[in-house]
Amino acid sequence: MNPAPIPQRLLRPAPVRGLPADFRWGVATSAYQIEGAVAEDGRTPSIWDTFCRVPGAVEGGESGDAACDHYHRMPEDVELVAGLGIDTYRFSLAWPRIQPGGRGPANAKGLDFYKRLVDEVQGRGITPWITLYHWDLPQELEDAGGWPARDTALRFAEYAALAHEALGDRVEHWTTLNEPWCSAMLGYAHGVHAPGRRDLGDAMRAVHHLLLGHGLAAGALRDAAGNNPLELGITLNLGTATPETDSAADREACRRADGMGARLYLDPLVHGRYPEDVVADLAAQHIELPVREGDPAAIAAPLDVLGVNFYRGMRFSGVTEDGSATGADGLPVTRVVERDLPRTAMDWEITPTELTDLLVRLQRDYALPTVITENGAAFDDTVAADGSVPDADRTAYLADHIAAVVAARAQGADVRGYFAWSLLDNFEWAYGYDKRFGIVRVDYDTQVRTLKDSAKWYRDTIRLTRRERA
Ligand code: IFM
Repeated sequence: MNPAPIPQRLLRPAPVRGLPADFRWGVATSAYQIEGAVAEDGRTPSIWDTFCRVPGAVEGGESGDAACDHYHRMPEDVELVAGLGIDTYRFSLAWPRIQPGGRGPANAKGLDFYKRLVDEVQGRGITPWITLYHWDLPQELEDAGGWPARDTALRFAEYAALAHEALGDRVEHWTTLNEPWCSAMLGYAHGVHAPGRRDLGDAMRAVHHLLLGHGLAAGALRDAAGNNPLELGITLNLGTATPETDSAADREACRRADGMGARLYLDPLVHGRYPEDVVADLAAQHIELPVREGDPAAIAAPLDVLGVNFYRGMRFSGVTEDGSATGADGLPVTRVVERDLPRTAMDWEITPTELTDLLVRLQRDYALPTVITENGAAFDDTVAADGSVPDADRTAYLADHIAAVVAARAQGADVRGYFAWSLLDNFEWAYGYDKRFGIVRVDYDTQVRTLKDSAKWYRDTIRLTRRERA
């Protein structure tokens, strides 16, 4: 459909009202998507280095080999972050840089890069927020079984301890995993992300070991932090599931979608048990989660904050287009129903009010402080003759979603921050470099960075919000 005209009020920076003075404003990135330098200073290959070499796996045969060359341009990039006036910078550590091969001692050169990054960030008065795992599993650990194997969870806790030993004296905010749903489902069930397996049983074993890895890492981080301040969290990609009609079949489809997408993660993390209905659905497919005694308690380690990555909500039907309740695979139908809504370049519907619904629901069912650790959109940007990037669509997207956060807070959701995804255009996984999520444009031929209009809007919005409070 044609995009709706964007109301001018969304494009003019204005103070955001209704947020507390300590509300965090940030931007987020991840290691493999921006760093490049994949074979430097002792880094070993991750599953993404391998996957990118599989013919047809990534659009255009692209890879993160060079990405945004952030490894060599880090101070310049931190300067950009500082220029935005944000207070928090969320980035991830590359496991194969810090612990090559996923076992054994830390790699001093790899750690050194992140120590310098933390220095640069803190030197500019910005709070670093570390994500330990944003999908770059050391290839050797995949060769030994990957996330479907229990040992990977133990290795992850060991890596977390190494990272904290080096950076924990200065970094307070630690996220264990980014979007375990993507690691498990896209990587092991659908095969469209590394390592490219297609087996739902493997994916469910991966879910359990990712969550166990989170829990064991959480324990290791708490032990390592001792009396030093630590704010510990995990980031999930979450949406909403709305039934197409009020029929029992459509409501069941939403139950299944929400079960596999949200409750399968949130219930064990917060309530210490997997949801019975999801366990039963899996059992009907002869799949069992490999839970051992003690695992539920480890997974339910106390969380200080829940990171929420939100991009869109979805509508579901429980019947096929020709009305059958059973699909070709013999399973009950869970069908996404496309709506007549504006979309991003990912073809994702734009659904800001569903972010409000999600945050209110999270408050009701899980009662944790939340931070939006990612929100943003890819659009087909154009560069104007004067070199500027007039991305009004992205600006409107950000404005609408920030307004959705304000609305959720007004309904009682304890949302404490908002981080735009992403600082830079970057390697968008299986889409390669074609999809641009940055508020800063990257010219991949020259590596020149240009603030898009959305970055200027975000900067001015934050500045005006702070000024009004002062
Ligand atoms: O680019 C990704 C990011 O790595 C994880 N969350 C979703 C983003 C957009 O697809």
